[in-house]
Amino acid sequence: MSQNNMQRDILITNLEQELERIAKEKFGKDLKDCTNEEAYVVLLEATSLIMNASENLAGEKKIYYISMEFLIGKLLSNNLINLRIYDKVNEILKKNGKNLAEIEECEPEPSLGNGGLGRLAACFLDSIATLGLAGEGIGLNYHFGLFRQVFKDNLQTAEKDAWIQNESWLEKTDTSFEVCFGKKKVVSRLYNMNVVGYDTGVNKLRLFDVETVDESLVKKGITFDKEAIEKNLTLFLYPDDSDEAGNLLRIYQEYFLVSNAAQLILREQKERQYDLHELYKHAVIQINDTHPTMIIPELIRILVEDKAFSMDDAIDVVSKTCAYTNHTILAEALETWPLKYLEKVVPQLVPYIKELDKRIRAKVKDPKVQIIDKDKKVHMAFIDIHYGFSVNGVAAIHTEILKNSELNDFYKLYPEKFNNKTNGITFRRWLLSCNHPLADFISEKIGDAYKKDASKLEDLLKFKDDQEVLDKLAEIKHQKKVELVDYLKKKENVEVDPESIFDIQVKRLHEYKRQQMNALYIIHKYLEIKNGKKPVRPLTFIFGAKAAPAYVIARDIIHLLLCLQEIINNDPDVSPYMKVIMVENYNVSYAERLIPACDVSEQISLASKEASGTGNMKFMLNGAVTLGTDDGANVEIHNLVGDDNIFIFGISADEVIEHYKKADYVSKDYYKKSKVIKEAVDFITSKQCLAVGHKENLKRLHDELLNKDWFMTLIDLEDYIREKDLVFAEYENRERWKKMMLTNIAKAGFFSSDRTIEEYNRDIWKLS
Ligand code: 26V
Repeated sequence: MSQNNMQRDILITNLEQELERIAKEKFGKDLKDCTNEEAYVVLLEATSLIMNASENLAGEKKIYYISMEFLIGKLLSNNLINLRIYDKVNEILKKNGKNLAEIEECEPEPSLGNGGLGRLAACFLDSIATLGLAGEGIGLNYHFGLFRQVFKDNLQTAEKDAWIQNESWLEKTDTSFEVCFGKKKVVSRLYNMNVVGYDTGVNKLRLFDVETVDESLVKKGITFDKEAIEKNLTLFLYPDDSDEAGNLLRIYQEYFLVSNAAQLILREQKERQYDLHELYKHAVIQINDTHPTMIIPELIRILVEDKAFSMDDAIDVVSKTCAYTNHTILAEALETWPLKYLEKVVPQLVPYIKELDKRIRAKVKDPKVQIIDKDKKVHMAFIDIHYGFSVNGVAAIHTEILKNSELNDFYKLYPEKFNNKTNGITFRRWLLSCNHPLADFISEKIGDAYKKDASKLEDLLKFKDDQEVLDKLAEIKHQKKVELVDYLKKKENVEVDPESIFDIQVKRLHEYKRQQMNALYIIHKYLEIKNGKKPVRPLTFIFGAKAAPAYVIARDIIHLLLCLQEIINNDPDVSPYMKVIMVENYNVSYAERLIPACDVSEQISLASKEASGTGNMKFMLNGAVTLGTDDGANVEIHNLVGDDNIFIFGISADEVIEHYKKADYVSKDYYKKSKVIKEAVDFITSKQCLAVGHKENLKRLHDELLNKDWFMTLIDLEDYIREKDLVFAEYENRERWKKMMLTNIAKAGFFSSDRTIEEYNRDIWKLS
C-alpha cells in the first residue's frame, strides 16, 4: 500500500477503538448499546475519517466529469468494500451484537439521477478512483432526488424524497461562487463527497448548492413555485419539463452547474500556476449528454472577458479540452432550447452562442448542422460536436447508428472525432456488495484477482463441466431468491414461491423499452392458464419502473401493470401458477436486491432505440440469462456468450430504421392478422380490467397500441411470446441452464466500468 495511505492504515488498525470512541463521543454509550440508527452514524463518521486520511489522487492532468446526475445510491457498504474493511467492520459489529445489513437499512438513498445516465456517472467515478486517476465529478446537490413513487388506486403518485440528514456523506466547504443570470445574482456553496477507489486513494464528487434554497416551497407531492429561482434552483432533480416555467428552471440549473464548474476548474488552474493557453494539457472535461453543454460557451466567455484571450484562442483551447458523450438517439430527448429562453436566463452567453453558430455557417452550408436553426432553436448537441474534440456513443451498435444515420452529417464533417465507448458497471457495487455469496464463491474458485482485473472472470469457464461448481451457482441463486421473497413479503405484502422462475424487467418506464410488450405476454399467459394450459413451473413476473410525471402513456402502462397484478394475484385459478409484482419506488437499493435473484433478464427494447443499457450487464454478472432484442449492449453480450447462452428475438435495428424511413408500420395490421395479439390487446379494455382500473387510462393505452404504437410493440409480439415460452421450457433443462449461468458470469468481465474508463483514458482523456 502506498506511503500516502499510512494515516489511513493507522486508523484501520485501531478501528475497533475508533468506533467505540465515536460512539462515546456522539451518543455517550458503548457501540453495543447503540441503536442501528446510531451505529450507522458511528460508521459514517469512522469511514469519513478514514477516507479523509487517505491519499488524494493527483496528477498533471485531471478529468472533470460534468453531469446533471450522479445516481450514487447508498454509500456505506461500498465505501467499506473499497477501503477493504468490510469484513473487519462486520466482525466488530457482530461482536457487539449488531448486523451490518440491518444498519445499512438506516442509510437514506441519494436518488440524484433518473436512471442509466446518472448511474453510469456514479460507476465511472468509482472506476476513475480505482484506476488511480485524478478526477472529479461535478454536479448539483438536489435537496430532493428523483420523486418517491407511491401507488394509490393502481396509479403512480409522486412524493418528494428528502435524503439529506444532519449526518451525511456531504462535507460543506468554504468554496462559494457568484453565478449571474443576466442581472440576477445567486451565490453557490460547494459540498464535497469522497469517492474512494478500490484499494487506492480518494477523489471528490463536487456538488453545488444554493444556500437560499427553501424546502418549504414544496406544497403537495412534488409541486412548487417554479419562478423563485434563488429558492428553488437546487430543490429538485429534473423539474417537470412539460411547461415553459419547467424548461426555464432546467436551463437555470444547467447554467448554474456549468458556471460553478468553470469557476472551479479555472481557480484550480490558477492555484497550480498553469498557463490557461494550455488548459487542455491539465484538464479534460467530459460532457455527460447535452445537459452541461453550456460549459463550452461559458469557458469561452470567461477566457475572452476576464482573461484577455482572443476569440480564436479561447475557442481553440476550449475545443481541445471538451469531449461529449451521447446517450440517446431519441430525437425528443436531444435538447434544443429556444433562443429566447436562453436570452431570458443567460443573456451573457447568447452572443457567444451566436458567434459559434456564425463560424459554422461561414464554413458549412448544410442547414442540418447549424447550431441555431431557422426556428431560432439552439441545438445543444451540435455545439458539443462542432466545438468538442471527441464524440462518443455508449455501445458499438449505438455509435454505428450515430455515425451512419442520426449524426451522419456530422460524421462526414469530423470522422476523426467519433468513437465508441461501450458502457460498463462497477463490479464493487454490482457483485461484491450486492451478492456476497457469489463474490466469495468466485474468489474461492479463481482467487481474488478478478476484483482488480475483471477479465479474469473467464477463468470460471474451466468449471463449466464441474457439477459441484454448477450446483453451487444454482444454490447461491436460490439463496438470493429466498432473500428476495422475504423482502417482497415485508415490502409489498406478496407471497412468492422461490421455486418459481423469476423473470424481471426493471428500468425507467418508457414506450421504447416496451414494458407494455411484457404486459401483453402476461395477459396471454393468464388467458392460457384460464383455458387450462398450465406452465410446468410457476412464473413470477417482477417489474420496477418510475414514469416521468408528465409522461401520460408511461403512467398508463404502470396502471395496466398494477391492474394485472390485482387481477392475477387474486385469481385462485391462476395465482398458484403465476404472479405479477410491480415493486413500489424502484431505486438503486431495490436493484441491489432484485438483480442477484433474477433468472431471466428482460432487455426487450425496440432494436436501435436503447443506446446501451447497463441493467443488462448487472443481471448477466449475477448469473441471469438475457431475453432480449439485438439492441444496445445486448449485441455485445450476444457476441460474447454466443447464441447458446442468450435468447434473442425481434426485428433488427436495420429493419426498424427502414420502417421509420418508409413510414410503413401499421400496428392495426398486426392486430387484425393475429388472434393471439388481438386477444391480448383487447384484454386491456375488458370488463375484468375495467373492474379494477380506470377507463380513461386503459382506453388511452389501448388506442395508442392500435393506432400509433410508435415503438412497434405488435411487430415483435408473436416472436417474443415464442421466444419467452422457449426460455421457460429451457429453464427445466436445469443442467444446461446452470451452464448458461456460469457462461454469463464468466463473460461479464468485459462490462466492468474499469475497462470502459481505461478506454476513455487511452483514447480521449490521456491522463498519465
Ligand atoms: C430522456 C428523455 C427525456 C424526454 C422524453 C424522452 C426521453 C427519453 C430518453 C431520455 C434518456 C436520456 C439519456 C439517457 O438516460 N440515456 C441512457 O443512458 C444510459 C447510459 O449511457 C444508457 O445505458 C441507456 O441506454 C440510455 O437510455
